[in-house]
Amino acid sequence: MVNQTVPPTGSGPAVRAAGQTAGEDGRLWELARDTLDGNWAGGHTVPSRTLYPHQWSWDSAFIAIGWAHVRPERTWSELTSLFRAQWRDGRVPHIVFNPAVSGGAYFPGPGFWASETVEGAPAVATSGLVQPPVHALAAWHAYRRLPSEEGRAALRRLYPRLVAQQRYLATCRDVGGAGLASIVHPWESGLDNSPAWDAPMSAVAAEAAVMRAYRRRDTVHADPAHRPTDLDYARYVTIVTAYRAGGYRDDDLAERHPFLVECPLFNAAMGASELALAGIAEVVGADPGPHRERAVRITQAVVNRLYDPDSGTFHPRDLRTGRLTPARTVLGLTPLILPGLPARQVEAVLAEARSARFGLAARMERPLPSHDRTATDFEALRYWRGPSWMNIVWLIRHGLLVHGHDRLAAGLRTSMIELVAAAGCHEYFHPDTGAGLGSPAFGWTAALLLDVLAD
Ligand code: 2M8
Repeated sequence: MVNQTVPPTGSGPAVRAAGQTAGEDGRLWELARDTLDGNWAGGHTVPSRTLYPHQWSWDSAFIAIGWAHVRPERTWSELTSLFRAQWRDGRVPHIVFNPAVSGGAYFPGPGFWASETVEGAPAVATSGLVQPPVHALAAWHAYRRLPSEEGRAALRRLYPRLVAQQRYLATCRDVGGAGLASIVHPWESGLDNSPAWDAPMSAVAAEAAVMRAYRRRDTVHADPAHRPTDLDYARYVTIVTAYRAGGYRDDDLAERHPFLVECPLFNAAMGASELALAGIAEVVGADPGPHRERAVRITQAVVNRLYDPDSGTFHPRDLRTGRLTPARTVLGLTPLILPGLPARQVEAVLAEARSARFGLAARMERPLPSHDRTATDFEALRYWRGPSWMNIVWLIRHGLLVHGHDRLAAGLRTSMIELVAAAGCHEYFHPDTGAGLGSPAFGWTAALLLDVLAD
């Protein structure tokens, strides 16, 4: 294999402002590349060798962006291997199980999901859920970083699959009938344990004792105090069991499914991916028009359904109650990735982001948290309930750039670089001290660091 690593040619202004040197940039570049290399499993990259030993859907999208900077051919292997596991209905499973890894290495493993019993599932074992559709966005971003004939050929192969992914979400998952996709499990949000899900999760009837029948693996590798509780897991298992019992079908979900939510990030990703598909369509000789139209409609629906003028931010809508969930989490800021977001909402979200709740600034005093740091249920150590995550920071930085807020975007870039410089490529970071938390040597942290270093 030819080593195609190209170190960044110079440190950007934000890096210099942080007092770092081009040498420090080079060290971080190598750390990130080596982390990705260490997680490469031949054809795809694991998020973490310990906690997450299979292929995860949105992790692979972010990781594909990082590979574009160091081993571009792996960008396309990463996405191709994921989409090879796409179901016939278009869904892209949130986990693709590696048959070479023991079934007991992760809970819930392939035996729990039983995808092989479902008509239309692929030959390889997968979960039956999805994750935020950031894949077209990632494919387009990676391609524009390094346009090549190999990239064009990969886009031609991926385009119909990306379109099918979006079509599945826009049709089968439009449970609310307003043009937004519903998630059927907190795991589909990617922010599994966010306080955003506390209200809808509390309505899921389950007892912690459900977990006596299972063996959690996450608490073997991570501090149990940082992970979801057994009661959370009992509810996670209960929701999957209900979905699995219906063969993972999506008809009549409103009548029978215990968790149905329209998430701002998930739907903003779906809208931004339509715009990315418009770009990809132009490259592969397809019609970009319908993608642009869909992006406009999704943006309008996100504003109409998920923006709360009283709080001045976006919230998930719980379809079981019809109400917006009350927590002010970082999910509320993510519609910034929609270029067509009206100026009024952009201003409101910026005010929310700059408030003491999130502390966004051109010079960040602390990392961007995943939850309102002034809230009573803010937890600095428990995953998705406070800590800072690189993929979310990357998305919000991307949104700030989309809307021309370059100085604030530079603040996030510096913050990302400083976090890894001090703590390494951890899964997430303490929102006050920046200490590394969760799994060390984490895939998307390394990948997205490469992307911001390359700017
Ligand atoms: C976390 O989720 C998995 C379940 O999918 C878990 O906790 O076991 C989340 O952080 C999710 O966003 C991420 O994709 C996954 C793998 O990194 O881990």
